[in-house]
Parts: sequence; structure tokens; C-alpha cells
Amino acid sequence: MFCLRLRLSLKPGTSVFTVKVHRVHKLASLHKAVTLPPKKVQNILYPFSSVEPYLDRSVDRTPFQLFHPSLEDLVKAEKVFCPSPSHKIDYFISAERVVQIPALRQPEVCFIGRSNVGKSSLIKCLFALAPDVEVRVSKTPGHTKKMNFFKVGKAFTIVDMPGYGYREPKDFVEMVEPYLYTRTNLVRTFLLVDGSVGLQKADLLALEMCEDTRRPYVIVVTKIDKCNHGTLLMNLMNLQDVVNSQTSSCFPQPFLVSSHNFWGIYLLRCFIAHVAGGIRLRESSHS
Ligand SMILES: Nc1nc2c(ncn2[C@@H]2O[C@H](COP(=O)(O)OP(=O)(O)OP(=O)(O)O)[C@@H](O)[C@H]2O)c(=O)[nH]1
Ligand SMILES: [Mg+2]
Repeated sequence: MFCLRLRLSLKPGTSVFTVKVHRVHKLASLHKAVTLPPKKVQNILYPFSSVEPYLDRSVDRTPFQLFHPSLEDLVKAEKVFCPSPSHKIDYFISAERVVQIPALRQPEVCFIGRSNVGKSSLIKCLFALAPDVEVRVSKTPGHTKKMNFFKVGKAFTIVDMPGYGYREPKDFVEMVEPYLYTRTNLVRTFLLVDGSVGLQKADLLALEMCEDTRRPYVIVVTKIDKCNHGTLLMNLMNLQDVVNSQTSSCFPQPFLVSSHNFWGIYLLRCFIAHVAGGIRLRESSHS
């Protein structure tokens, strides 16, 4: 049911074999996460529950819990992110222009956001059960320069985009906009916003661009481990105001994540597997 914990790759060509060990993070899989104390399990699986008690009674909680799959569904979704010989998870291609990307029949999801918001880290975390997949992360903003495609078996493709804002590629718009507007198999765009700093001017422009495409998109709030509950809630409420008043294609529920401690990763895997991987969830799980 769950992946092997270690994978060894032997590099021939040298007199002594080099053994490369790719460790699977201890929280990569749900079966470890659910052994934590119950409150922690609740917060790691459904991170909104960690800030919900601090919300004013008058605030409607419904939009934050529209997608609330069962543990059984989360386990089902996790299998989609678990590689096997017949279900390989791997880097596919990088491109600077949409015309360079082969047309694919399987659905695609992409991750956009400011440089340094945590796009590559999030994808790496989603792929934590496939530690051989190389997703490059860096402290330096503007690290990802091209659109990087990763295949999840024959189920779907995930695209890691370069960031906008500080140190963005000078042809960012020429690279990303045509993709967002014309890629026919794109089923969801995930717009990442840093939860510790909230919506920035550049994010509002990105939001506008997503609205313009008239395609469904979802907001992911990153780095929730980095700030206190008060700051996170204030940024979250401001975000909800903008979503309510300025958007029509945005899914009303923001997904809260931390790639450093795996909060929200299982829920996001489940949402992606639901919208792109074709898994069927129990009736009550989804909006
Ligand atoms: N505290 C904290 N730091 C994070 C988290 N996710 C990413 N980071 C850090 O943020 C920095 C940028 O992460 P990346 O994943 O490379 O960001 P990116 O959005 O892909 O950046 P570009 O490719 O430059 O656009 C790295 O130092 C990460 O370790 C998180 O959930 N919590
Ligand atoms: Mg990146």
C-alpha cells in the first residue's frame, strides 16, 4: 500500500560503486502522519483547523471547508503520488514557450506565484514519495527559469513555473501567459500566495490574469509555519475578501500548506488527484 522507504541507485563506471540513497521524508506518507498525537494529525491533515479557533464567531467557516475528504479518500489519493514500475513519476520536459511543449492527452495542473513563494518546494513535497524526482529549490528568488513538466504516470502532469516579481525571467509574460490561455489540457492553475506576508501587488496582477483566462484556479497559501496565527488569519481574511469581491473563477477555499512540515500536503494531493487524476471521492467529500 505504501512506498518503499529507501531507494538505492548504483552508478557503474567507477571501480567502487557509489551508492546514492534517496530518503523518503518521515511524514511523506499518511501512515506515519496519523501516528502523531490527534490534535497534530488534525492540523497536518486539515490545517485550517489550527487557525479556526482564533476566528471571530461571526465569520462563516463554510468556504474554508468545502473540500473536506475523509481519511479513506486521502489514502486513495496518496496512491496516485506513489510511484511503481507501472506508474512512474518523473521529470518530463522544460520549455520556454508553449509551442515547444508536446500536446498531451492527460490533464495538467500548473503552479504559479511570486518568485520564492515556494512553488518548487511544494511540488517536491507533493512528490515526497518519489524522492528520485529532482525538483530544484533555492533560497535565491528567480531560481526556476523555465516551465518544468513532471509526469505522474499516465494520470496527469504537474508544471512548475518560474516566479513573477523580483528577479523574474525578462520574458516571463511571453512564456507563461500563452500557456495559461491556450494549453487545452490545463485543468487547474494553483496560484501560490505567501501566507506570512499576504497578498502583494504582483499577486493581485496574477489574480487578474487568472480571471482573464476564465479557467478555474485555486489559491494555495504557503509557508504557514513561518508566522503566528494572528498574522496568518489577517492575511487569510484579506485574501478571502479579495476572492469574494474580485473573482469569479477562483475556488472559494484557499489551501493552507507548509512544505517544511507537511501541513496540508495530503489534502492538496487529494484535491489534485480529484480534479486531475480522476479519483472518485465519497459523496460528502467535495464541493
Ligand atoms: N518556512 C518555509 N519556507 C519555505 C516553505 N516552502 C519553501 N520555503 C523556502 O522558500 C525558499 C524558496 O523556495 P522555492 O520552492 O525554491 O520557491 P519558488 O517559488 O520555486 O521560487 P522561484 O523558482 O525562484 O520562483 C526556499 O528557501 C525554501 O526552503 C515553507 O513551507 N515554509
Ligand atoms: Mg522554483
